Amino acid sequence: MLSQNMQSALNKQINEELFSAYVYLAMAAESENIGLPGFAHWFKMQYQEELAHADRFFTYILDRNGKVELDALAKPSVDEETPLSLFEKALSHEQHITQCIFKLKDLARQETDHATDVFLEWFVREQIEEEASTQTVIDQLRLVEGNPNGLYLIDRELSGRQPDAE
Ligand code: OFO
Repeated sequence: MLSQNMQSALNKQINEELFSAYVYLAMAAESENIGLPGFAHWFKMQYQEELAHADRFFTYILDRNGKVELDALAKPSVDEETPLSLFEKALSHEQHITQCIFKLKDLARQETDHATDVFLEWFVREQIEEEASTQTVIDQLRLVEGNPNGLYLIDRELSGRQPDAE
């Protein structure tokens, strides 16, 4: 059985994950507007991953006989971006999510809630991967800065992103 405190923290994380999805959806739209369909595809895939993350928390709360409470979503602040600023924002967003996961893990340990502690392991590993893949694109964008051919090639590469194997 989840404590009230843990239940509310997990519900808050559903909102964080859905907000992440919303951020990436806004980034996909912005990429299309800039004329970068490969970027748009990459962000759309990320949007779908975030929906799946929210669903993991949703299912977990219900599996533990808890109550799901859905809150309102904030408006994503994505506007007038450059290819680099999109990925820099994505990285700083992921760093924020990593901190949220670590706080949840701290709470699970404080409460000796072993089930939640184990459940969160998947997210700890996922955050390492998400920060790394976002940082890789930032590094590539910095390398080709001011070179439209380089940007074109990165866009082509991003268009090939496949769904992650779970
Ligand atoms: Fe981007 O990992 Fe969930 O939020």
